[in-house]
Amino acid sequence: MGIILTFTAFEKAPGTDRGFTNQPERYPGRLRLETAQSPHSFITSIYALLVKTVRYPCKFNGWRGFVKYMNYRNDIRNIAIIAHVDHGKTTLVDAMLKQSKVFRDNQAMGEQIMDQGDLEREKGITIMSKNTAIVYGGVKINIIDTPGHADFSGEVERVISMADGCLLLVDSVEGPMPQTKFVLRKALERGLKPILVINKIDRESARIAEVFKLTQDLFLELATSADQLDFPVIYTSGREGTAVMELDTPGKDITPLFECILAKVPPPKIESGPFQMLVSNLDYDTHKGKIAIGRIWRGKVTAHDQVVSIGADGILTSYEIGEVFTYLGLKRLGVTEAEAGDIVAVTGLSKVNIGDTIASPEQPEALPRIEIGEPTVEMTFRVNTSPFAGRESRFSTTRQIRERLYRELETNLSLRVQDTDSSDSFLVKGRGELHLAILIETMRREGYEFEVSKPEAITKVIDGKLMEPMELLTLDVKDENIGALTEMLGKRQAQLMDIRHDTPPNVHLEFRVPTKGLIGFRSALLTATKGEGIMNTLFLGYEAWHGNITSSRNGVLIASEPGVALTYGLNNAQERGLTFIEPNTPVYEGMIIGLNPRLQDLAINVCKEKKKTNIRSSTSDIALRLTPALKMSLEQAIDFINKDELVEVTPQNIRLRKKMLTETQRLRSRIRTAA
Ligand SMILES: Nc1nc2c(ncn2[C@@H]2O[C@H](COP(=O)(O)OP(=O)(O)OP(=O)(O)O)[C@@H](O)[C@H]2O)c(=O)[nH]1
Ligand SMILES: [Mg+2]
Repeated sequence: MGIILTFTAFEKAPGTDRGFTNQPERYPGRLRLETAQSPHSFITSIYALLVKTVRYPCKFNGWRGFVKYMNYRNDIRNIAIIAHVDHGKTTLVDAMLKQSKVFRDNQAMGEQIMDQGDLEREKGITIMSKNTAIVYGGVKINIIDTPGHADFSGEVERVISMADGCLLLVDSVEGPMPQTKFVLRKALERGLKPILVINKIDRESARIAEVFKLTQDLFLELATSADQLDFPVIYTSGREGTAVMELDTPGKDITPLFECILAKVPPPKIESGPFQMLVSNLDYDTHKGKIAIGRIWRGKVTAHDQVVSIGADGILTSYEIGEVFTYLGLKRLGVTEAEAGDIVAVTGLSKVNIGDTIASPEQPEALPRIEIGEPTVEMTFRVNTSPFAGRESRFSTTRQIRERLYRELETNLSLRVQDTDSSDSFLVKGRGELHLAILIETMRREGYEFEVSKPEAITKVIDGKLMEPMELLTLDVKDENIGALTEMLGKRQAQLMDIRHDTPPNVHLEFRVPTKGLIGFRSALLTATKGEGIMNTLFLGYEAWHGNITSSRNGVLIASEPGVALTYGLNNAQERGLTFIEPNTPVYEGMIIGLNPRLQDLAINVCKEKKKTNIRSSTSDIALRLTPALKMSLEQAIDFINKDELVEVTPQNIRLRKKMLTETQRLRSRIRTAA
């Protein structure tokens, strides 16, 4: 039997602003001994501890976890924060970081501190899960912030394996939503100890008792053991930085949440023996190279240790560990040694992948690999073949695009890339349209140009039968929209499952719908509800193919001549429909420049100049008449195109085009299809 003594008497480590260390020699604030194998060595340990305290004087704050069996580490808690999108995970982490004083008082903090990616900040959502840690009462709490959007649920699946407990956040107004169910199921399957956090209690229309009841029902449905039903509940406002255990007590700070985590989340179980960790995440640093992040399950790791990595194929590769880091606040902290139970980042393993085990060569045993749900949507990425190809990017060749896509697989676990019969195009499969759109946007910002096709649902043949993915679609809309939406969804093979009237005029609708019916639906919903409708989806599984859906989109306006679009030409186009481009935009033949109110496509010469004889006293009257172009975001563009169209993506522009650029080619192809 081993014993851990944790002496958490602590003031401030000299020369630092942080309150935690596992290097007692450097920062004597926290002392820890774990050598007691017998009563005799136990007494020796206490003696050694006292000697250290005298050598490194610090204010005595009391003992915590004074004696513990060695197979738990009471100085650490590992938690994942999980919830439906926008229920306030990242904001709650802000509050925990701010109140744990890992920042200096004068340090700028901002909001959603963990959402550091450019796209995350722009879109206001978390895309990648991230690690951070705080210290409370001498215990380090490793926190994993996860994304709530269903398209990034692969991220949640892969990182929750690092945690022993989870905070399940539920918005006090919205209540449990589809993704709440998905992440809770994953967490309970993994055996994580849940804490229910009813968040945003400051909201005016909070319906806390009802939300609690609904979440309790969800636990009843999903729990894998009886003790999972005995979960603590805490009420928080991440934005105001308060938490209370009882609703009638006024909120002061976030301390009750810290206390609850310490009391309810089990400390990590550890095993002594040769080093073993599971890689759950990867990062890159220009100087340090690849950084493997994961939890140590057994033993300890020191800089320059000899280790092996065990790959998916069971092949062992030898490495020397470079540096070892643990987390504190937003920083990684170089440490000389880290032990089982902690979450660490190590460098020096140039070829390691997510899911691999890093272990001591003495006992190279693989931990179970992380299993992640299959992708449901696919699209083709191909080399840009438009007449403007190669003008606006740094990377445009097949080799460059291929290399970039395959590199993405190392960190984007729910993504798949496949070569196709054509050497310049690749089939890319993801969890949803947004998942793929984020990859496209990231590549575009890195300087790549390419073309993408319309996303399609991934079908499978099981026992000789064609199967397709199905999803549960939930809509929160006004009752005046019900008719139009039900009709629209009917054409997309959706089946109405449930309808609930919330506070009038709000209604909540649930449909079962094939994934293929959801492609392009988001923009249709926003148009139908004037931007107010909210949709969410949850993958249900595969079902027998329901048949084809015919596109309900109107035809497009196509540039018939190459050149530069002029006001006069665009004015002509606007007499026919909506336009997507401003005057002075370079166009090529076959480029889509607008939407036709009819079903057919229509080619128009937007470069046409006004005849000299027809000149008016001022040209500005025409300019004034031009309605502003309808500018589509990348997601809208992907959502918009049909099967015979492409989105051309470059660092500077997003253009829409027909696959066949000339009228003759398109006509020939129509005749061929008809035949
Ligand atoms: N009223 C209120 N609003 C909050 C609270 N916490 C967060 N919000 C708001 O809710 C929105 C979403 O907050 P985030 O913290 O980004 O939510 P998230 O769960 O991390 O979102 P994803 O990571 O994209 O799933 C933001 O506009 C926040 O300002 C709260 O306690 N009260
Ligand atoms: Mg977030």
